[in-house]
Formats: sequence, C-alpha cells, structure tokens
Amino acid sequence: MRTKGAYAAGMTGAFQGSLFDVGQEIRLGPLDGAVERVPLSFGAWIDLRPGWMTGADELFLRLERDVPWRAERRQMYERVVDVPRLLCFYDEGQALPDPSLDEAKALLDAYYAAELGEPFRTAGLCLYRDGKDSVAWHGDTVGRGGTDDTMVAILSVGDPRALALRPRPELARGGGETLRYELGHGDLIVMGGSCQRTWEHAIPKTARPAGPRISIQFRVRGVR
Ligand SMILES: O=C(O)CCC(=O)C(=O)O
Repeated sequence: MRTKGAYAAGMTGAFQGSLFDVGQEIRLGPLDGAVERVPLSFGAWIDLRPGWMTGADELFLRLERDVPWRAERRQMYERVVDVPRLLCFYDEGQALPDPSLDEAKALLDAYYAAELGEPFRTAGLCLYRDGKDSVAWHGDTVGRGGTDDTMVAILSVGDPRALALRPRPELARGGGETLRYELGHGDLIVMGGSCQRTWEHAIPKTARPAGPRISIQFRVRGVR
C-alpha cells in the first residue's frame, strides 16, 4: 500500500521539530575525531556520532513529504498483520530521495573505507509514525550479515526513539545487558564487527508521547 499523503494528512502524531532546526541549512559535521567507538562482546561494536547532521528536522520534513512510503504486511502464525512502520528501500543504483543522503553516504564511505573495504550501496528508510510503531528484536542476517562481519550505518532524523541492543540470548545465556540509545535529530550510529549475527537490535514500542522519526540505514551489497 502506498501511503504517501495519508501519513502527512495526519494519521498519527504530528512532528513538532526543534524550533532552531526547521528551515536550517542541512549540514553534515566531520566524522574524523568525532566518532566514539563502544566495543561490545563477541567481536561486535558500535560507533556513535551524536548530532552528525544539523538541519535534520528540515530533512525529516522533506523525506516525510517526498518518499513513496509503503506499508507492508507479513504472516504471523495464522494471521497476516500490518508491519508497524512505513518503509521505502533504495537499491544499489537507485537515486536517493535527497542530495544530503548522497553526501552522508559519501562521508561514510570515506571514513570507513579502510576498515570496511567496500562502499555502502543501499539505503533502507523507515518511518515510525508514533510510539506504537516499532521493529522487533532482530539482526540484519539476510545475506552476508548472517555469516560475515559488516557495518550498518543509521542516520536518524525526527523525534528521538530508543534503539535497543542486546547480545543474542542463545549466546548470552541469560546474561548480557540491554543497551539503549535515544536517536533522532541527526544522530548517527554504526553497528559493526559481528554485531548483526551476535547481537540483536530493536526499536521498542513506547507509551511515552513520541513524535515521528525516520531512520536511514546504509548497508553494503548483499546485506539486508
Ligand atoms: O530504525 C532503526 O533505527 C532501526 C531499523 C532496523 O533495525 C531495520 O530496519 O532493520
């Protein structure tokens, strides 16, 4: 289902934005010297770069308006249920919906070139309309993410939502803490090393008032 317009027409909570950010020029800050690496267990790690993009609320509004958002449905036991978020996938070679995303990809490619050994190729966009939208615990294990180390870089715009991370229960055997990072308004997180196959991540539902958030996930070829 194509829901462009329906969302903007007010299906859910409206985006307030930061008074200082809407209408501001979209700019990406440096990554060199500004990224904090957090080592995790089992050879996984995350990189954090809070506030990487300024003018991120402006980008949120553009993407909310311009991206052909789709609702998906999936089989859950005997029922087909709505996936509780809207999606749009830009495959390798497809034009990204805003030039600032080309710039983000180019900066990520340059910063991670030596360590990753290949460029980011695809961009998955997700729109969480309010606190009822979510994604369950998972790793990006379709394709090479299930067998090889890789990186998934996520830029968040709009209202912050918690991205939770935990070691896979079968590896942690009941131990291992859950980490939570509130991501929005231009924050960058990069999951790397074995993170996709030894850890899981989720955007949990929240009962707290939550405005909409868009995440842009850059992945390498053959990882979903
Ligand atoms: O929205 C996010 O930041 C996470 C998205 C995600 O995990 C996914 O789509 O696989």
